[in-house]
Amino acid sequence: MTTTVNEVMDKNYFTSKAEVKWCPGCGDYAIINSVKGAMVNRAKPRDEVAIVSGIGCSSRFPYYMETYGFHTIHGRAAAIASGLKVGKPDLDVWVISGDGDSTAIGGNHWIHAIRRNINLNYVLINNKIYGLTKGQYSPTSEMGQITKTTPYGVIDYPMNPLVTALGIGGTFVARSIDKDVKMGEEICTRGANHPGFSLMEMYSNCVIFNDGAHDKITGKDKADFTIHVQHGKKLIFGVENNLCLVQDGFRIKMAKVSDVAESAIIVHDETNLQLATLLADMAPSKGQPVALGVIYCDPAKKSYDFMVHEQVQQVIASKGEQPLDKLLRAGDTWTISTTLCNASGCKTV
Ligand SMILES: Cc1ncc(C[n+]2csc(CCOP(=O)(O)OP(=O)(O)O)c2C)c(N)n1
Ligand code: SF4
Repeated sequence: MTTTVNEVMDKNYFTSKAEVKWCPGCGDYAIINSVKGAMVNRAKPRDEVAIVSGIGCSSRFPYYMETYGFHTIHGRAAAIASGLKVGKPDLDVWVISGDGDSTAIGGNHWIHAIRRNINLNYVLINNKIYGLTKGQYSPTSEMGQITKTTPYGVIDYPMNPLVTALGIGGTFVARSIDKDVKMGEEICTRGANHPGFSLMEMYSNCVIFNDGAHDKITGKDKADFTIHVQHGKKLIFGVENNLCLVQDGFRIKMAKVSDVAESAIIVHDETNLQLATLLADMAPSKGQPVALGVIYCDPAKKSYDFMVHEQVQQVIASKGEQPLDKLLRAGDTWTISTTLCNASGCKTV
């Protein structure tokens, strides 16, 4: 799979010949389109790109992309991708994972990859349900949601992946939705160019097991329930651009643009962690719009993979290259012996 100079690097360039097995209408089709767009913008040839996934409908992603790919085991994509990125730092390593795969069985690996700030492009496809295994609720399912495993409604407080990421030192946090391919492409492009862990949460509609989960933020009044946050721009939204966000002590609250001084309207600062945490936490269930776009970005923090190689170079500079055998035999060593006995006596081996 090598790139020839004559090939045009467009979305088709990253499309494999595999038959796509997602249900017709699944939001994942739009999301793969956004990711391909970001890869075109990133302009890395396909043999310098690897996609690692866990298990789930969304995790079938690597089959559909003409890049290197690894469909791993449930919840372990972050761990495997971390090893790959440290071993092959020049590769663009993407992780594609569902909400169940990332936040339930894979929660531990996902959290520590964020905390370490490994330079992975992590697309968390959030359909708020387990799709592949036919509709069990997940850690991101809404309180009260009826699913196959919660026939009387979810009684479990949902987790917000972006707030979690910000709370553990995440350096790039963004959100988009399947229906807006352009915004998906925009946040994935920013995320791919970010020199650390980038978390792109993409809301996806599972037409079979959770159809309409995102209707409020994709329907005709969507402008009242979403706000596209852009660095340096005032946080104004609404079908008639008549709503805004203003500071309320340590919180933010919604107001009518006509009711507040222009200077009171918050200007988005994607480097402000406190503001990002408040924005990421907003939800229609709290009477607030969902924040979409790049919510937080801190490119200054060094990535784990960068620091590993930096440390290796420092040690080589001070001690010179050492043979592995010498390292293995360094320090204390033990000889293990055991005494075997039978009818004719004992011997130590
Ligand atoms: C160790 C293990 N436990 C459970 C499963 C069953 N399983 C496969 S996918 C999945 C959940 C997938 O849900 P999600 O990550 O939200 O992805 P979606 O299918 O919705 O895209 C589960 C529980 C498994 N494959 N392996
Ligand atoms: S079950 Fe849901 S998530 Fe899975 S392919 Fe079908 S629509 Fe998509």
